[in-house]
Amino acid sequence: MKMTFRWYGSQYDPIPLQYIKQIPGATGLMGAMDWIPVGQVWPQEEIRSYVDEVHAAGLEVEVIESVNVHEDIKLGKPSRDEYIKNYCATLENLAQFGIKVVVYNFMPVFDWLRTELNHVNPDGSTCLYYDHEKLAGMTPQDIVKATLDGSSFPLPGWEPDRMAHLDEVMAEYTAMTEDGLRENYRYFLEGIIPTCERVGIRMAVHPDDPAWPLFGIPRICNKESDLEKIVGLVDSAANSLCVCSGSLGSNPENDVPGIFRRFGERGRIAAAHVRNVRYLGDKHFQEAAHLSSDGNLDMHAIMRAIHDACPNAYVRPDHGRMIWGESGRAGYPLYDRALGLVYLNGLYEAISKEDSR
Ligand SMILES: [Mn+2]
Repeated sequence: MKMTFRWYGSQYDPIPLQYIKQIPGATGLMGAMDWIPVGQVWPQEEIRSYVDEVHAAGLEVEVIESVNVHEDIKLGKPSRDEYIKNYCATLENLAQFGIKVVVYNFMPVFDWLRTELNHVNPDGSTCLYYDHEKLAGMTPQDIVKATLDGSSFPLPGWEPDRMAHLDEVMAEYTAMTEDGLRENYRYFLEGIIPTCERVGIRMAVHPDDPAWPLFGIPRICNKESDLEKIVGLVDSAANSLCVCSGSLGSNPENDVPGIFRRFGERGRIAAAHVRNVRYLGDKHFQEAAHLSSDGNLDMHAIMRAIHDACPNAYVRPDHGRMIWGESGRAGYPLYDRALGLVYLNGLYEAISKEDSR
């Protein structure tokens, strides 16, 4: 296991690399370069400068998140071929700088979504929060406004220029079915996987967050049977998963440790986001501290499954709460994620040592 930490780049992330380096057991990053507009080829100079900066801080960067898939690819428009060509060029550029895994998603229109970014807990901490009933009373425009107003940082998946065309994009999906979306997904994978195999990059799809459709638009990556179909679209180790315990775990019917175990044993998990979630009702949850007893997921069982089934996966703690007066990007503070990282490493060390006795 390689334990990593998400970092948005020195211009957009308030957390200095040095602080990440100071977290015991953090060896590298899952990098993000959200400022590059979706669909464009990532310039070599930008990748070089990001990677050089990370290396200079004594950290590795072998995983990049947020190489986003253009909506035209998901919609199957004629322009998709051009965007797929650009995506391949980006993969070639990333490979030149040592990137081995690319985390992405295939969620139409909305990336992750919460009804509150700064939900206040009784102990004064704040966390991300989701209540489907509240969402039912909101239009897509309402949720975009609430989300953008709730953050003083640019949010991946909520780029203002993309959100400005929300009505048009949503209208384009009215006739889309799950099978249709999956066929467009197959076309995308068939277009990029040969490049991945040639340059040594594994694609790792992040599940839908939360794990159900939103505003009547299909979503095809939120349960075990979905993941099974996705790994079957192109049978290659380069077509892999980034299993996110909190995203899949938002639906209590998902057996998260079992998913880690079953896909890990088949060599189809390249990366993992590990965090806890607390159920408050049907499609109603809040994000918890990483500790098992703070939420409803068994973090020991998850780390045990990673240890046994996909020990070579890149892992990172996922969203954290805001604690100790920290202010920063919702879900991506330093303190609580650092606590999560150290806790996950502690579980992993205990599991490894128990086994070697
Ligand atoms: Mn995640």
